[in-house]
Amino acid sequence: MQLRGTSLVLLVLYLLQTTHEQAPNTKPRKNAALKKAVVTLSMIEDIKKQIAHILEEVSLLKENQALHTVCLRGMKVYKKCFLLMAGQKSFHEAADDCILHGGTLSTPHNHDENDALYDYARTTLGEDHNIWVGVTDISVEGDWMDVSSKSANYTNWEMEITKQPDGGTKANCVALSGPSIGKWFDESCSLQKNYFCQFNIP
Ligand SMILES: [Ca+2]
Repeated sequence: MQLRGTSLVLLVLYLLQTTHEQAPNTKPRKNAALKKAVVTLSMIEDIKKQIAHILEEVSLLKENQALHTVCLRGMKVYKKCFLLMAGQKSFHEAADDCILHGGTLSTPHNHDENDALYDYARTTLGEDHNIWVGVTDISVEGDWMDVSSKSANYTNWEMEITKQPDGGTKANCVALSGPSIGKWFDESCSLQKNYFCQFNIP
C-alpha cells in the first residue's frame, strides 16, 4: 500500500516535470505561429499596395493610349494636340464639349502653336475658317484669360487693319480667322463657330 502510494507520488512528480519541460517549448511555437500570421498580413498589405499601383499605371497607360489615338487623328504640336470637333457651337458650348471629351478649347500659347492650329483649320475647314480660341474677357472687360482662368500670355490680335480687340463688352470671346492668316478677333460669345479641342500629352 505504501509502495503504491510512493509510486503514485513519483508518477505525479514525473508528470509535473514533463509538463514543466514542455512548457517553454510551447510558447516559442505559439510566438512563431503568431509571427508567421503577422508577416502574412503585412505581405497581403504589400501585395494590395502593389496591385493598386499596377492598376494606377494601367489606367495611366490607357489614358495615354487614348490621347495618342486622339492625337493621331488630330494635329500634334509640342506636348499637346488639337482635334477638330464636329459641328458649330457657341463659345461656352464648345468649351464645355471639350471638357466633356477630357480636353480644353484650343488655346495657342505661342506663335508656333497658333500657326499649327491655323494650318490644321485651313486643311480641314478651308481658307475661310473662323474658329474659337479658348480666350475670353467675360469676367473683367479687357482682362483676357484662357479657359483655365489664367491670364493669356500669348495673343495674336489683328492690329494692322481693324485694331483688335475692338468690340468692348459686346465681344468677349476670341476667334481665329483664316482670311486674316490666323489673326485673332474679339467676337460675341453666342456666335456659332467651328472649334478644336486641345489635349495635353504627358
Ligand atoms: Ca470684351
